[in-house]
Amino acid sequence: MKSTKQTPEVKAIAGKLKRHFGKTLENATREELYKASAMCIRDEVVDKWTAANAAVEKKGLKKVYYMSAEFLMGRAYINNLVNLGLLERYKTAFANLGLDVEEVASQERDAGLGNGGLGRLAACFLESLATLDLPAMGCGIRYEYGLFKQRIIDGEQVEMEDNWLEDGCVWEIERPDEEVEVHFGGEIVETWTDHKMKAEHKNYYTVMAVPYDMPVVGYKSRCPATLRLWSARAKDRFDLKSFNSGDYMQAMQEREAAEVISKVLYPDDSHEQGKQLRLKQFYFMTSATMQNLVRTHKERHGDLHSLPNYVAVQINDTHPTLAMPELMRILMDEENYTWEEAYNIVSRMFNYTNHTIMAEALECWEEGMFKTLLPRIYSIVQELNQRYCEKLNRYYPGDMDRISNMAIVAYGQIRMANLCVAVARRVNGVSQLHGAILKNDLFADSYKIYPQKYLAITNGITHRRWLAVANPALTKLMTETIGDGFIKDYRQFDKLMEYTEDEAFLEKFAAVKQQNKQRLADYLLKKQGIEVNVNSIFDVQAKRLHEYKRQLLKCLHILYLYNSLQQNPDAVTTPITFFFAAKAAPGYARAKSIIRLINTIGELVNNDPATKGKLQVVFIENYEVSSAEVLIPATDISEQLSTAGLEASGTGNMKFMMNGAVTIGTMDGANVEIYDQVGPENIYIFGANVKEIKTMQTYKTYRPGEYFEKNLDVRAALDRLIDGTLPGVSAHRFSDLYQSLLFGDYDGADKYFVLHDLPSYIGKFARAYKKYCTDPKGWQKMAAINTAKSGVFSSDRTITEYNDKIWKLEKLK
Ligand code: HBZ
Repeated sequence: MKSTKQTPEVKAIAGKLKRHFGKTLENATREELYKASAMCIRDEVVDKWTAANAAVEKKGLKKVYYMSAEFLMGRAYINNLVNLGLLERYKTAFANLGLDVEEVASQERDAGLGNGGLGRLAACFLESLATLDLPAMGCGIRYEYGLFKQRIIDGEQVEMEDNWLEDGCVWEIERPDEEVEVHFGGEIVETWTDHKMKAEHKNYYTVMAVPYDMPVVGYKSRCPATLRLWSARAKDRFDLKSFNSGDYMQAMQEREAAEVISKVLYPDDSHEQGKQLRLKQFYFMTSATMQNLVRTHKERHGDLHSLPNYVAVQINDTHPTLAMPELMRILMDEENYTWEEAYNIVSRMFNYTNHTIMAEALECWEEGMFKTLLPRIYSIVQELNQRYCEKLNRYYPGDMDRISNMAIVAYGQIRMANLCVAVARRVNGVSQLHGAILKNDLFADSYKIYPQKYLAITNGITHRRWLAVANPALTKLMTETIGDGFIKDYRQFDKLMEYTEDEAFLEKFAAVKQQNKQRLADYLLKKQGIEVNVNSIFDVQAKRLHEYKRQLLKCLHILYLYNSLQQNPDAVTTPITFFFAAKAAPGYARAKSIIRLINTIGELVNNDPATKGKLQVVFIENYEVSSAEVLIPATDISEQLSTAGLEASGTGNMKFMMNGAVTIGTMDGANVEIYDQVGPENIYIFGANVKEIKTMQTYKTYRPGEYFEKNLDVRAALDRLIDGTLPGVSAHRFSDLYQSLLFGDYDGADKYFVLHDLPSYIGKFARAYKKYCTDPKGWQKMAAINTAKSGVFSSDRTITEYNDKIWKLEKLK
């Protein structure tokens, strides 16, 4: 370590090292330096945070509670520095110590408390809320283990635990004084006095919920948001009585049973698992949040009738749905409100965001299990259902099919989405297309009754993290070109449009991309020992592994190119590197097979003399927020291949666009809006649109076999799956995937229309490839237009819309 220049930051870090670790700048480890400096940053954050919380309380400002089972936060260190305007000072401080601030920051573990888009959206929203000075609290579960770490061993996904709290988390603060009891099981005893029913819950068991708060700082703003995560704890952590009587195991078991609730995040993206533990998790977090909210409101305002004036709740998909009956329970059973009073409050406070229309992801609970675990909530849900069905019967008299489709409880199932739609004040989709599908399809019957409930608010991403933090080189170039106003004000991205014909600017833009490709190459060499050619095209498909996202389509395309190169060595001139990054739900066998297939194709094309050096397939292990931050800025082509109508929005598509990648995609989710922004000449659209897919579904006209018969390229690519030419696997290894493409699961056709869209994809990719190879200037212009037009996909725009249309919060001034 160099001799140190004592900047104030260096002094502060040295102070923390001494007090917390008994170390000096000279003998501290990397990790201690990370922790000590993070503590210094935390002090700055906490000053701001406590001042803001006091001001919000004093002014009596309305607050949004953003409830979500997932918050995919990633790392906080650099983000906090950027948002506090302290990055340069810490860079200097560490430079004085002979260190790189990025290197120190990389000691932090990702907070991976989410699966994918839904969880990352929640994280982006908190940052935008803070930047816009809108009072907000994110509420969720403090999972001890986040989403599994993925390793690839012999081409297969292997899951490892993510013990992210192992070394402690600098950013969180435990709040034991705000712990609450959550009750499960037991039975309800009803007594009647003066025509009023009183429900008493008896013989329940208790789990304690302890909140941990994490401040989320905004960019140059006053009002950090709070992320409040609940941790489960046994009521008597150590039951001395049972210990003394020798029943130590019993005491330990009870403790385990309680604490298992916040043990682990379900690694489950769009594939519902009707697990009891999952239901416990959701009730645990909603009950704790509602009790806390009521307690806070009573302390400040006394009367709970005014709750909706001070609180708006947003439910991130159906996982937190039980917050609604839980608040009804508290108001009726603990505060003596009538049903009507309680319902009136609840139905004005809650709003629901839907994130998927996939049938298997629409949450249902088996009635018997629900009743046993949550008897009082069950009776409230029954009553909600009965009243709702009576209402429905007035709109659709005697139409029992329709009514049972819309009912909250039917066929022995309790359906969360129907409960949300019945009770919430607003229901929103996450892109314009998705919003329309909710109105016209999924919730069409409800929409006819309550058209004013429904709206569409297109998702967004925080451009602080996804540009300023992830892509410092492009941020610098943009700042030099249009000033730094765009970091606070997304509308200023558009100023870049003026430069998209400017050769000098485009050259610099290209140089930034090259630098980011080199950064990714270095990262991969270090992490996975893989060498990539930075002079190849970087083509990236990074997202959860799911059949509807169609990683298989991309696989077939690579096999097509491989086949072409066998015949014609000139079919590929500029080399292409295909990057995949994806985790598969551990129980989703077909998704795991697709990972194996990707790696097998990699083995084939990376080693065959006919393709080596021209095509390379790279599987990036353990895709998470911090690897996305390196991958996305290095991307030339963004692959957004979902079957039209199935990707609610997508947010990766926005991140790639903002970082100057050109999209090849279907007219699905927010791709449609990217198309609207950049125009047809700056995006490659392929495949069937929603209407065409619908027609094929309605008339059952899709016959994958025809593509196989008539299109020799399609057939040759598909045949590779089963003809025994794939290395390292038996000829049967992928026959299930082969079957799924040709015959699907039912109706005799693949419900994701892969073969239908493949020829169109092959054609569009060839056009993109030709453009990249023959008109590099033209390509750079397209890329720059993508960045310039991406401002509207900032989550600042999204949050402004939620606030104007739903929450109506006042900013902290
Ligand atoms: O939410 C995603 C959508 O697939 C994506 O299109 C959208 O951009 C994003 C943010 O709105 N959905 C998810 O990430 N996850 C789920 O939808 C989900 C559903 C049920 C579960 C777990 C996750 O049990």
